[in-house]
Amino acid sequence: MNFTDKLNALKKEKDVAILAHYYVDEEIQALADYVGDSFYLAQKGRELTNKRIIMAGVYFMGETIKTLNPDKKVYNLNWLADCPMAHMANEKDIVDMRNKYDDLAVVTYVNSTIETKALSDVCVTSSNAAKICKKLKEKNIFFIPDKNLGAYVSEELPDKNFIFNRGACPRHNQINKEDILSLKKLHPRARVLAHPECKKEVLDLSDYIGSTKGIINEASKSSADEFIVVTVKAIRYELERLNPDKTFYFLDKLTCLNMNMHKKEDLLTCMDNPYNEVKIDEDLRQKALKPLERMLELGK
Ligand code: CIZ
Ligand code: SF4
Repeated sequence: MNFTDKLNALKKEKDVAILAHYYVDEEIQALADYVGDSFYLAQKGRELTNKRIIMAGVYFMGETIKTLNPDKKVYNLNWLADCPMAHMANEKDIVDMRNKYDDLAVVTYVNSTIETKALSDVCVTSSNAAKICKKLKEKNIFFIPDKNLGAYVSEELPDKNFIFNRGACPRHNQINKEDILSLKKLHPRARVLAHPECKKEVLDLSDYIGSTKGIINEASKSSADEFIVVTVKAIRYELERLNPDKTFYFLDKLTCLNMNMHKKEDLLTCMDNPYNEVKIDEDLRQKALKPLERMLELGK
């Protein structure tokens, strides 16, 4: 049996669906049943009737799917693939901030630990953060952990008082305006599409700012045929699949070391390694479920 036949047999035997993020290797995206951003994958996880789900992404994504689907077995393709930014929000900071402000909403980017989510009022992703913050009645918003995404959202909502912490994606945050200017010099006709995890100096040079899904939609509907894409390079697979006649340029250094840890061979064995199965304490799960469900509701 070749690899694909083995995988199909295993999927049938174990009743498993494979979910992959746009940032994983293209070989894995091609083998997945559903590919998308973390918001889409969280919604998809809820609709699926399969007994088991394999998540090819970073740790918090498997954890989110398990939180929303306690009756399914959820496996991270590689449990060591984690998002460093998820650990940049501090539970003590949340408690201190709640003591400081009466009228406060703690808004937590899904790139966070389940412990942080459990202390939050609502979760957001880059595709729904502005929409959700706008709907909150509180004036003060403690936006964690991504200060770049938070600053971007705050510009759209001048009536709110945003408070940030120190977190940022180490990959997007390393990109400087000079990186963009030199690519623009090489490709002067290209439109610049950037992810809001980038710094303001990068966003200020961009023609469009949005989540991975937003970038894909924008490139697909645009009449332009050349784009400089400022997010993790692996998104190239979906951009080129949907737009074979358009040209995309990337920054070579914009890879995600954690998303790159997955190997397609692990699809056959990940369910045998007990560390890959996501297990969550029920009390903690209940607490984290509330802000996640509120996100699904307000993000509609
Ligand atoms: O929410 C996600 O999936 C991430 C990490 C990025 C994006 O913009 O989709
Ligand atoms: Fe985390 Fe950045 Fe990798 Fe996204 S690209 S998973 S935010 S380290």
